[in-house]
Amino acid sequence: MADSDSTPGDGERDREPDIAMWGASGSGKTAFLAALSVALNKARDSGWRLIGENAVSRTELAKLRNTLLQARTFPAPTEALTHYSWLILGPAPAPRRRWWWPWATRTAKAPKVKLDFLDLRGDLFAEPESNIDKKTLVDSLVQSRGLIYMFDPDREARVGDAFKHLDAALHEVAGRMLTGDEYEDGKLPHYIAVCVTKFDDPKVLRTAMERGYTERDPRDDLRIPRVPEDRVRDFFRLLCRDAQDHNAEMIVDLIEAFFHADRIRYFVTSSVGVFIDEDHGRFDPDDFLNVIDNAGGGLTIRGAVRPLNVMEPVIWLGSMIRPGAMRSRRWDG
Ligand SMILES: Nc1nc2c(ncn2[C@@H]2O[C@H](COP(=O)(O)OP(=O)(O)OP(=O)(O)O)[C@@H](O)[C@H]2O)c(=O)[nH]1
Ligand SMILES: [Mg+2]
Repeated sequence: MADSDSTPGDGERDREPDIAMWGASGSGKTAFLAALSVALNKARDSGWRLIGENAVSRTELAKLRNTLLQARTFPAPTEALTHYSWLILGPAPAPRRRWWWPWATRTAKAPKVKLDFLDLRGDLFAEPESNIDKKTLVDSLVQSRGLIYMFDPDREARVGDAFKHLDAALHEVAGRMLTGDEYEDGKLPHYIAVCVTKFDDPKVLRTAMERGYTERDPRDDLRIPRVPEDRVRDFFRLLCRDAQDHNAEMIVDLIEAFFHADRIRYFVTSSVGVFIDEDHGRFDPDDFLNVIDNAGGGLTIRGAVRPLNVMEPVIWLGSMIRPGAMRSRRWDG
């Protein structure tokens, strides 16, 4: 996805990102970005929209969305560092009248959150030596105030390198931020959304269901199982315990050692969501696979794309790092 926005040294890259994202290779970062625009589009009734701030970002946004919705597959693995400048625009509150001047109305401002995402290939921290992309990633983690950390339970069960990546990244960031006097409490200042990705994957969803971590929301017509907010951290811990690498168990401790407890939030996400048979009309525990192998050796998204918990972490981060911008609506995810 190389483009003029992503070439080293251009002006875009010098801007501070509000939200930076990282996670191991193949953990679902680019798919998450693609799903973000679908998710916000689906939530159109709520009035929230995602728009590209410049022509390149708009083109990339459309490209990512079309990959999921038209090509019905996943974006290709990221090769070149790509910079997306997006804006989330919320609904403008109703015009207000001032009691002392009732004949004039004051137009209230629509909430607006700037999302500057750097999308990089996830294997950067697998490489011991420093390189320009790795430096750019660490710079973006240092400069942003909202972080999205992607944890792929399936990869962790097979490859088991999340701890190594996280540990390496956090130590680099801490080395840059915590050695001076600015953050005397010894914690990083960021808000962090820890996202367990690919919840739709049977290995993940079945684990959640079988171990009693899910419940159905009676207000959800599709009855899709969800992990309630207060159990997500425990579910994340469980996935870490089940991982290939025994160090993974320490991931939660590592995160909690580096960030303030009240600035960490765990989410269980899926970029494509589960398959729902239109005739059946609700979640079927025996038939929810939404990603299937195609004849060409790739993957096809079988049914509708219904992202789960994709806009929630972003809106949460937006409301935490720019509280004023989100004042007109409460978004707790
Ligand atoms: N079932 C399922 N699979 C997913 C989901 N998101 C991503 N995947 C799978 O994971 C693969 C990698 O996803 P990407 O979004 O490219 O991951 P990435 O973190 O951007 O990877 P790099 O760019 O290589 O670092 C995809 O090609 C899909 O096969 C999801 O929500 N559900
Ligand atoms: Mg990618």
